[in-house]
Amino acid sequence: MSIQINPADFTNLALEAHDDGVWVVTLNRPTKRNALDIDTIEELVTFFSAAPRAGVRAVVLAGAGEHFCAGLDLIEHHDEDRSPADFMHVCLRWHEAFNKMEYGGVPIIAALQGAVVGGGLELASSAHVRVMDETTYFALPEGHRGLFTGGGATIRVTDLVGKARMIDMMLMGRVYSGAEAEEVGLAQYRVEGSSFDKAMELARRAAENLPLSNFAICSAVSHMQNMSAMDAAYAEAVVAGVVNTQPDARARLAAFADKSGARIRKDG
Ligand code: 1HE
Repeated sequence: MSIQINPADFTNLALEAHDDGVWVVTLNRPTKRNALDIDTIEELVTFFSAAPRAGVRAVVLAGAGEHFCAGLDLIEHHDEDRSPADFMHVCLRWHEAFNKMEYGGVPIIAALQGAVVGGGLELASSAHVRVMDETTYFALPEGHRGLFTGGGATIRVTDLVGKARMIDMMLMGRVYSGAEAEEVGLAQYRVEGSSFDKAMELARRAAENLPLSNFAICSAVSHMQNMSAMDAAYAEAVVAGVVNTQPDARARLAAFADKSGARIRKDG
């Protein structure tokens, strides 16, 4: 059932596969600050639809240049002069891409620098882990531009920062950076050096987990958030039934039993 991903088929994304199954997916329109045009969204749909069946064990999602992503391609949107139905369909393609990311079962670590704004924040919030550096800043400028979020921010950014902060970000164009951004939940890691290097380290660590465990972590948790507590508990039991009896886990359990397996210590 394995399928191939051919980096040569992609234009707006630069793809790089590493031996340990980590793939680096880079938004590659730095002269446009990696703004998301429709072609980029289609490439995200293609890559993240294939990744779970192509042996991809973890992804680092990065942006070329000084900014991670400037959000919706405002020039394309202006030039296309879209109808409401046209733009609804654009948004549905964004959701297709971002849902493939969040629910696909492959860990995605976003390496963030510079602007992570508008749709760029919607993209970043579809990753499972966000790493920021000292240049990273987050904002939702839609309100100021006469727009509204259409790529899932009302759900995912609200999940990260809470409803009150989300509304404040949209109304006031409030910009979060530094320790404050980390504290409100926009990133799980903040580094002084390169967010990319830290994201690679984290992706490599995640790629050492068994793929079925990662599939459950990076799919089931999100699905369960959409369920009632009763249904989520039931689904959790079913997923654990499958994951926790996987044959590949036996060696790891045996290593714990014979005391060769790593112990969990306070300092990691
Ligand atoms: C763009 C875009 C874009 C830059 N669409 N082309 N997003 C925004 O409101 C963010 C808009 N962008 C900016 O505020 C700034 O560009 C940045 C802070 C990201 C970067 O500033 P800077 O000084 O480095 O670059 P620049 O000079 O503003 O732009 C460089 C080029 O990138 C320029 O193109 P050029 O051909 O004139 O050189 C810009 O036009 C281009 N560029 N950002 C198109 N966003 C599903 S709904 C989602 C709703 C949204 O995402 S709203 C968008 C929010």
